[in-house]
Amino acid sequence: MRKVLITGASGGVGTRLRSLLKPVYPELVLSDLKAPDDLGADEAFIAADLSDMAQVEAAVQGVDGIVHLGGYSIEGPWETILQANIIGTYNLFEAARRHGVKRVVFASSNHVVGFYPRHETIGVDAVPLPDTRYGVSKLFGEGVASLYAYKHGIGVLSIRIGNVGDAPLDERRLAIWLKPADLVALIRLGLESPELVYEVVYGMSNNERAWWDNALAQSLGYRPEGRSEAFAEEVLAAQAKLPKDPVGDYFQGGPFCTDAFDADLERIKEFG
Ligand code: 15L
Repeated sequence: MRKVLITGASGGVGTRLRSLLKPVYPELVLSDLKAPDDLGADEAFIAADLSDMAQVEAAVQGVDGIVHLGGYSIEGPWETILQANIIGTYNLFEAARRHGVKRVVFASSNHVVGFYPRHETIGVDAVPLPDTRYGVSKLFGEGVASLYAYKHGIGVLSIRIGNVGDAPLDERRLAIWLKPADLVALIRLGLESPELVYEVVYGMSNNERAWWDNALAQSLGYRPEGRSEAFAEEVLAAQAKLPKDPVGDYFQGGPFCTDAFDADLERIKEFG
């Protein structure tokens, strides 16, 4: 695995991964709508709009593996999600097939299962309960990923990423925090595990307050080094000053669940 393409390379997660993956994959190729402002002279960049198949094909040509972070990374209008995440992800996998790419790591999201309550621990086999159009698009992406794995033999790892950052930002993120170095470890498992056909894992560090069972990632060899509990005191003190959110504080997806929510919360708590 020498030549690896990162889509969405100019975004928040992509920016962190550029420097962390460069020493691992010597021929890293970056792609996004626009080049990162700080693109180095030693970095290869190719502009591509994911909704344009010809541009996606030009970006994937000749690469061994792809880390697909590209698309719209939060809730957005349907047309935006449709173009960037639905059509974009389909184009990415179809272009990978046409050009013989061996491996793809798909950046899925915790928002595929956002409507599970926080008191429930779920594995990757839980019935998806997406919390947004964005979450639905990531579920679609997991579907396309498994289709191309089983039907066309591309090895794929879908990572339901929690929240990537130097530290967990709030109480919810104490459960789902993902240290960038741990994301790199998961990506390497996706690109390099010899026996991988298709798997889904949760993208979280070693978090004591986790509400996901990540046994499958462990069985692939994942040993996260980040521990969110080290930040808990500070995070919980800050959280105590924030206004309460009956919907977002109940569900795993947090504010993504609150957005446009007009169902009967009590009924869901009782029967959901
Ligand atoms: C995501 O899927 C988003 O891409 C990211 O921006 C965060 O909002 C994250 O989820 C989260 O749940 O914190």
